[in-house]
Amino acid sequence: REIAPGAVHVPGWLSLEQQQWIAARFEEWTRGPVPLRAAVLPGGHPMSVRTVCLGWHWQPYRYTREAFDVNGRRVLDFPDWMVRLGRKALFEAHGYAAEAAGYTPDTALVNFYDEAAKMGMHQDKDERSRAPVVSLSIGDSCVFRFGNTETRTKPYTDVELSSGDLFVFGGASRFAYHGVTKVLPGTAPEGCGLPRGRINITMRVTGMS
Ligand code: MD3
Ligand code: FE
Repeated sequence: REIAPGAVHVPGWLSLEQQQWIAARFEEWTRGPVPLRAAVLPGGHPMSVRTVCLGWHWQPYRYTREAFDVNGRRVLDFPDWMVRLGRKALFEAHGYAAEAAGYTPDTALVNFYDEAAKMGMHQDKDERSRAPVVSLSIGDSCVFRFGNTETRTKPYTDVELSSGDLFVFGGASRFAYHGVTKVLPGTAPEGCGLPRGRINITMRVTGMS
């Protein structure tokens, strides 16, 4: 379903087995060199979402190999299986084989939401590339707010994102404002591997070297 030009929602894209397998990898990432952490915004407020990164570490508003705002250690490598999954996701959402084959995401921001976490309306502009963002959700559903490229306010569309859903943001949608207004506790399906809370993985191309 195309929500806006370049913004495609594919509900139930991951099987329960895939969700469970990825949730198990998430547990490993959180026990890796850099633990889950709430990024602190420039105004001094920590985000309610906690994040672990692969490939490149994101902090507002830059990418580095080492997590200087956590413990200074280098983040885990971006896994090859995730590059392949990102290409498959892009092909199945947009349908252009050449675009998908040339897609090599090099960072993943893996966000964990407890039942009270939210993400305010923002644009993702820290990447030096216009390549699409591939998003995968596991666990509790949430209300995702997809806005416009001009303002963080109306018009916007609220979409429920559930466990196993794929969302691709490319083209004109790549720089749209978006956020998560609430998590819907108790909605994670049996067998998804995350009984409570929500994980969202966003794969991106940093354009860094
Ligand atoms: C639209 N994450 O990590 S995923 C983020 O559910 C982020 O954790 C949300 O926004 C989450 O930056 C939303 C959907 C998403 C991700 C990246 C986008 C939508 C996007 C980039 C550009 C436009
Ligand atoms: Fe975002």
